[in-house]
Amino acid sequence: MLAWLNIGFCKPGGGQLNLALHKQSSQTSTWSSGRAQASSAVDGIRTGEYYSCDSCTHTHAENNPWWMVDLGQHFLINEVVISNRNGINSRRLRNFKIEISEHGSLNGTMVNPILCAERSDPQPGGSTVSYPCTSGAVQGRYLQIRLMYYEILTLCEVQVFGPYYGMNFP
Ligand SMILES: [Ca+2]
Repeated sequence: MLAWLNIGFCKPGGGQLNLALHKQSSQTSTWSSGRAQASSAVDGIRTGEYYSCDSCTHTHAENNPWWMVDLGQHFLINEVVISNRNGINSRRLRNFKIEISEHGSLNGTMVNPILCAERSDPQPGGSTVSYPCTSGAVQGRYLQIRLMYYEILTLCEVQVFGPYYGMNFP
């Protein structure tokens, strides 16, 4: 199911249980020390207002930049929802993969990853888009979003959902 909407306020959104909220996150690089931290994508604020809300990540321009979250334990995951920044730079979010692993990563490369979803076309600016895992629910603890080209990766929010919300699988 593809759904998107515009969020224009610097405040958290509600809804079903988001497995990624406030979980430990990392990224290949951070544009500036005071802003654009990896945690900005899991702070519960979905707005695409990069400058006024300080709630979006931002790497340097580099080859295949990635952002990653550790959900803390294993979950079944069947949907990832990404909020993109608004404005002309929203086009940077294209040609990317969402992968899930039970084992984490080695120097940024996911270990035995399973593909959840991928997109090649630029995602709408300021949008919040649902990416269902194309082959059904995937079990894992680590989720990575990676651009497959040289660019800056910016994510304003990443929400992760499973078919059994809050139920963990040891
Ligand atoms: Ca955010």
